[in-house]
Amino acid sequence: MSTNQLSSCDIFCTVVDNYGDIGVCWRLARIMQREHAMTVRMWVDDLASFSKLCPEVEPSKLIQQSHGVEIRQWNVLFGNVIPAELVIEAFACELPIRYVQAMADKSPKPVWINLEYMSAEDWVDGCHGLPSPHLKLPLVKYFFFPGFTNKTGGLLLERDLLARRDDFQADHILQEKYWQSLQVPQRQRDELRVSLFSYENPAVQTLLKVWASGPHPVTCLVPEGRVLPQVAEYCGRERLVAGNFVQSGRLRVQVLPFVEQEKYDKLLWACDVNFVRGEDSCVRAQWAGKPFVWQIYPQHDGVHMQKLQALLDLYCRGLDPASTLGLQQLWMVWNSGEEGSETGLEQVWQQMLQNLPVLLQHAQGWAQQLASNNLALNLLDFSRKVGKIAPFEI
Ligand code: TRH
Repeated sequence: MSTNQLSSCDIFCTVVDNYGDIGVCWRLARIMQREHAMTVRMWVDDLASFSKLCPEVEPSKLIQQSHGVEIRQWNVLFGNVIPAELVIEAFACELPIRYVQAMADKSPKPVWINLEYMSAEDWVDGCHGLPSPHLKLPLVKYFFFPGFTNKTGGLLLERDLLARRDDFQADHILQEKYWQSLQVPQRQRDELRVSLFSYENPAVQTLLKVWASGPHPVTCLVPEGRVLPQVAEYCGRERLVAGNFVQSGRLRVQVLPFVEQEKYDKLLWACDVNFVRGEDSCVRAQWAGKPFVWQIYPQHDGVHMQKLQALLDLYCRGLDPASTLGLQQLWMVWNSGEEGSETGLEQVWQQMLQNLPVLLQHAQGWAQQLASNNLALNLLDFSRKVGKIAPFEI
């Protein structure tokens, strides 16, 4: 690049399954537009999934605007398009051949980034930022890894997120209004409020049983999604839909609609413990500064368990041994793919409850510590650097 400023950005996203890929891309697009004054265009192959995160998006429209971002339906037939200065291929989704050729024809060449999945594993430090020259064209693609150390790309964080979170968490009236907007009743005394965003999980029914017979009232808020049939079975219902609630012993299960990302953030901020899954909600739970339990996206070869352990190891640094052990055990049961025994899970959960004040403090410190490693800023710095030294620049 001849200039130090990047003013336009194309983000390509395929929706493999679930909402993680589009969730990350949508967040990144808005940050680039809002905080870095870039002209942002998103190319998305599944606008119906996108509209769940952003109801404003109309699945049938080929071109539309939302939140200052241009959203394009990414079709098989890809027309002639002038590439942006910064091109982000999310999660190796493979750009259209025609577009790649247009990148090669452009002068100066766009900076081409492959945005990878986040991981806390050691190898990420060594792979972040590596170049991959194109086999035939004068283009270089760079691997950009979100992560937790300063040698990685950091994590997506909106500039004002932690301040907004703090304001919300300090304001009981705001929280009350939030619960009302979801038709969730006021907190009872001693109640524990838990959000449960999860894949199918054999341990879910055992955990619900433990909560139903536990010492505190528990409100479990379940966003509509893949775990609902199992929750419905526990509740003795054929199916559950948003708005339904069931009381079982000391447990109240309430199903929430799938809401916009900002509203989901507030759920994480307002609950005492959050069960999250995949990638993006895991990161958001960390920004919430609340104790959380992560269900990692399962891979067939089982390598996800290493990834899970890597985050646990990093996250638990500086945490006392008892709280570490409790958290480790709960994360492992939750990801074991097994039902877990009621007594076993009860013990693990009791431990979690006992350690809750310590875990809360730890979670707040953790979020603060991560906040200086901002993905969008890192991405722009990196892009400016590699843009200047692009080996094929004339
Ligand atoms: O939906 P996911 O399971 O996505 C997964 C993972 O990202 C996984 O790593 C990836 O490989 C796979 O997709 C293809 O979980 P994730 O990543 O937490 O994404 C959910 C998104 O949905 C996130 O942006 C938060 C958002 N969300 C809402 O906006 N509203 C809601 O009500 C809920 C529950 C979630």
